[in-house]
Amino acid sequence: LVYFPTFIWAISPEERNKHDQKFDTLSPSMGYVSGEQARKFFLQSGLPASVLAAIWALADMNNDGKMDRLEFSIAMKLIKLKLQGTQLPTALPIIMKQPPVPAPNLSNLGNPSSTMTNLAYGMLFYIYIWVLVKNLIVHSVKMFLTINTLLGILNYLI
Ligand SMILES: [Ca+2]
Repeated sequence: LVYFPTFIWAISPEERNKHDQKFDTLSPSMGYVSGEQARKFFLQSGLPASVLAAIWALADMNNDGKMDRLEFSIAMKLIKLKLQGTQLPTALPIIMKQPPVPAPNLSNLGNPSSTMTNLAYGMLFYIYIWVLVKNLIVHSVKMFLTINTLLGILNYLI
C-alpha cells in the first residue's frame, strides 16, 4: 500500500457488495437514488455537509444529481476514507471508476500455497543451473575433443 498509493482508492469486491446492499435499502427508483435520499444517508456518517458536498461532486460523475450503483459505491468509499483521515482527491481517481478489484494481499507471502510456489521456483532455478552446468561440461568436452583432433591432425601433418 505504501508503494502503490492508488490502491487506497480501489474498491474491493467485498466493499462493493456492502455498498450495493446499502444502495438497495435506500429504495432506488429506475436504478438511481435521488440526491435527497442519498444526502440523508450520507449525513449519518457524521461528516460535515461541506465535506459531503465535495464527495458528492466527485462521485456524481455525470452531474445529474442522482447516484447510480457505481457512483453510490464511490461516494461510500470516499466517505470511509475521509473518516479514516485520508485527504479527498482533487479529481476522481480512475481506479474508482473501474470494476472492483481485490486489494493486493501481502500476507499471501506467508501461506502454504505460495511456499509451494517458491519451492517450485527454487527447483526450476536449480534445474536451470544444472542444465547450464551440464551444457558447459558437454561443450568443454566437445571443445577438448575438437582441439585434440586438430592437434592430432597437426601432429600428422608435421
Ligand atoms: Ca449521477
